[in-house]
Amino acid sequence: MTAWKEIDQHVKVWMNYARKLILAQIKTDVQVSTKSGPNDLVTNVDKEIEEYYVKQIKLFFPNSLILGEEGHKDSGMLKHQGYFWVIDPIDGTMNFVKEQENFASMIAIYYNGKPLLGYIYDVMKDKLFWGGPACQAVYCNNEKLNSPANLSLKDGLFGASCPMVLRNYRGINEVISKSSGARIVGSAGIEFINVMSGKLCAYLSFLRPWDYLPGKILAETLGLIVKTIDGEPVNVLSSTDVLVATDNAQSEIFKIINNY
Ligand code: 2AM
Ligand code: CA
Ligand code: CA
Ligand code: CA
Repeated sequence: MTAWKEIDQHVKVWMNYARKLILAQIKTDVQVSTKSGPNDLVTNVDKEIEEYYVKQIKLFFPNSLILGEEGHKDSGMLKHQGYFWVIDPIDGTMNFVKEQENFASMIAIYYNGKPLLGYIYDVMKDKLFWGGPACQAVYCNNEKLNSPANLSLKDGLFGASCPMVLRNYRGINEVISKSSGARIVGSAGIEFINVMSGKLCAYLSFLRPWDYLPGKILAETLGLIVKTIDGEPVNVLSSTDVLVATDNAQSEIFKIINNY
């Protein structure tokens, strides 16, 4: 197996290049198209970064399998003995287009079916959150993160998803009313960062593998809980409602949801 430090070095070079691509185009050169509906966007920059990551991965780690949000899908995936990469070139594309901040570039790496490393790059703040079982720690740039305080729901802000709030999905409004308040950022990656940094006690959203795998690898390394809304382990390749939370907040949230 390639030493994780060698992989990490490559990934950081690639993510820095992706940041340069974003900064070069964000003000002037973004072509937006819709996917499943008017709020589901993709841009030329999302596609360009995914293609770039795939090309680099295949060049340096040719036996890898890759799953990318914008279309790259190798067959075999988790049964694969070797590296499995999951890419979200820009997480929070709507924010990228409308706010020009609060989006991230993300990569998750598995080896023989086990989590190895996760990366969430807050591009505009130039903060790369990285780490995982390979190094048994999580860093923001070069600074090691401590595990966040075990906040209870009443003492913490709750990271919500807009579609869930609009439908009061599974009693989510009661969860919010028992918290310090709700925040909706619009990027799963940034929300994972906010839970890991102790700004939120929890975040809940319907997510796809590229949305949650990088954050799951990092959050679990810090001792946070990542489960489905039914309290089940998150199956690595499923699209599902994902809760990331402190231990205290998750038990209170499940109590409310189960009584709804
Ligand atoms: P994305 O920007 O990479 O698509 C809020 O929209 C969060 O949910 C973002 O992290 C976004 O990731 C994700 N998301 C997942 N499915 C989505 C969809 N169909 N439309 C918009 N956002 C989606
Ligand atoms: Ca998308
Ligand atoms: Ca995403
Ligand atoms: Ca995306």
